[in-house]
Amino acid sequence: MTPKRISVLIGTAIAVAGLGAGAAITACGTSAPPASKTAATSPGTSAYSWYQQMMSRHDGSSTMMGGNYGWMMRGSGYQWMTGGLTAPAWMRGAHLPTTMMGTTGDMGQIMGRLWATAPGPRVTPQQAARFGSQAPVGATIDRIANTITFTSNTVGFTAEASPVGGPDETFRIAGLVNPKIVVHAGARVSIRVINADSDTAHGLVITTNHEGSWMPMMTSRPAFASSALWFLGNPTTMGMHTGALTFIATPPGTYQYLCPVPGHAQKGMSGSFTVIGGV
Ligand SMILES: [Cu+2]
Repeated sequence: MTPKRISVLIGTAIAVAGLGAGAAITACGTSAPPASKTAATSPGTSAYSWYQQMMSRHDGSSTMMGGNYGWMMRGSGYQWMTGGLTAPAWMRGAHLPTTMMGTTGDMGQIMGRLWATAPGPRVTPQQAARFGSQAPVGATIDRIANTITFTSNTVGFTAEASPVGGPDETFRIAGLVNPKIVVHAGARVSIRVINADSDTAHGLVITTNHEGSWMPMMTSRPAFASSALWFLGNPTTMGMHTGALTFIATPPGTYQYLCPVPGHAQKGMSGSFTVIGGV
């Protein structure tokens, strides 16, 4: 891979991670759904200040921000990368550009380090363990079939990514490993995501079909509006990053939830998400 290609790749990885931070920092508290994206994507916020500091550490580096990435430092670049209205279509659900193909380096570890100090809500390891094992309100849990079924029009649960105690590279939901989730069409679904991994970024996206792809967002897209929380950084002494995504589950169909970090869905960070009938 040429240096230019690596630069583009990593630059794009940062851009994608930017959307994750945008999603993460819009979440308020540990259970509330994301509020408005406007605050997170506006220069002048604490998130933007943090972003400038983080990016300035990499600006000028031949391997990270060399070439023509100076524009990313400015407000327009920040808004572009955090999914504002001017963000490219692929950040809002369309297919990703081919420049993101490739397998050099571990993007998850790169992004995990970069976004470790991002502003946003945190939980303690104890809270993460409790939320990851907690039975969701109103849910029917079939532990034999590894299935969680919701019949109400309001659905909420926690997905703990790479939980302490394992299995690694999986989601723990209600104490189950990558369970099948069943909801009724039209339900308002809120998912709290926690990154419990010590050295890798994780996120959660509901997609149509990842087809076993190394980079699933190359081959599929978020199934519903706002059904993506792209990346949460590594835990720090401040706690484990958490964020929330909230969406309306419709139309009926068989979807998947997965981690969008390259390679993670293939390693096992995926599960079935089925929308049936109406509420
Ligand atoms: Cu992951």
